[in-house]
Amino acid sequence: MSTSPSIDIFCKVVDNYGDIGVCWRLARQLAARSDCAAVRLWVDDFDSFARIAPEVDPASRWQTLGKITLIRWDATLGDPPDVREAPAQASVPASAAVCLPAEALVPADIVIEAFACTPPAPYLSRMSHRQIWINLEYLSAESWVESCHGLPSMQAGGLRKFFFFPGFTEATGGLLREPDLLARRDTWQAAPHARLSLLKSLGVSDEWLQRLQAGARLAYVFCYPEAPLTALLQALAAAESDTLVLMANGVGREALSAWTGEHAHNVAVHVHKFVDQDTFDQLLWSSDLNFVRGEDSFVRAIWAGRPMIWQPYLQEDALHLEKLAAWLALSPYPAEVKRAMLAWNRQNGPEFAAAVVPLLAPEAFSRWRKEAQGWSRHLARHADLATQLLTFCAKQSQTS
Ligand code: TRH
Repeated sequence: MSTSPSIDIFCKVVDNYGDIGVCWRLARQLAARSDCAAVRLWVDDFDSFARIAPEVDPASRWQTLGKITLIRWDATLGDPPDVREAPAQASVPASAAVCLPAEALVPADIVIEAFACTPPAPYLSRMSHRQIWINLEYLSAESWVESCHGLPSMQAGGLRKFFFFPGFTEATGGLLREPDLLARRDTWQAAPHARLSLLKSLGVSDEWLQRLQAGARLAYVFCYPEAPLTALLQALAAAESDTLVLMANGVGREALSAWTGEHAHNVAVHVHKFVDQDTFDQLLWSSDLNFVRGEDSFVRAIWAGRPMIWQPYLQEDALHLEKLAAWLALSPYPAEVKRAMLAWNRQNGPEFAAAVVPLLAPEAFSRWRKEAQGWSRHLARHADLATQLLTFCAKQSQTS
């Protein structure tokens, strides 16, 4: 493998924004490195993609953004006439709905399939031992992850595919994190004006901007519909301070309409339109308390270094509760925080309110904040996922 490998990332959007959210961050982090050549990101749903990355043209067949080429992975991909009729160079306008050039199917040095999505057959048939093939798995803090990380599995044609598990410990593949992320976060958090102008640009009223300036709390909510949102709003209303709840569009519609009837003067909800990933990070950095979900917003809330409540993606047989318990066991959080997080995920409003109200009191809240800051610093001592992935691939290429 070259010292500056080319990389293909394959992404199928199963549900929501997490699949593409993780792949887009990974693609950008790899492309930003000097030890990486071109990165291609194959995605089957450009509409979801464009919501978190407005520079993506949802009508295009492929599009080049700096070192990254985006390729629409649809049913026609690999259809032989499609490839034969294609132009030799990818020199067509970004938005043209045309066939892919034949060379698109020449595999890169490193082939990453996100979450076991398996690249298309015509691409796979061109792969050989020259490629390092990775299955980037979902994030989990469960202990079995350590023993499975890096294991190969035999594939047709004698190829090997390696399981690459993100994680929270040294024995895993780590977490996505740009090298300068925590420094950028610190600069942002030290500049209150940046946060206020961001909130203003999202339509937050002058009255609430003033209240925030005067010390009101900002809670950011990006949760699944099952979360006991009404209980959260009631708990915030019972707290001493004013709170602005900033909510992603489409989240908690039912709770919001129910809430209007019992409006409390110290709590308001502001719904924001979808923003790009970098702005999303800034929202998490700007908030005093973050409610996040799934995988990518979860990791970004950890890096925000602020108190947070995580809601893992709901799974059958309550497997998400096992995921949550495993992560809580690794975390530095005390029993009260763990109780609040469990109640949030068990959709138990009264239990959640009973657990969270004491945590919102000034002393408990500032303790929670210190724990969150400390944990983000601790986790940032591990090598980030993109670095670990490249190191792993370089090692495998020497031994294969
Ligand atoms: O959208 P999600 O619920 O995605 C989920 C999970 O990843 C889950 O593990 C997976 O199995 C399932 O999809 C299929 O939550 P997540 O992971 O936080 O992804 C949301 C992405 O959307 C994240 O990259 C942040 C981004 N985002 C923005 O860029 N702008 C926004 O305004 C908002 C609200 C989100």
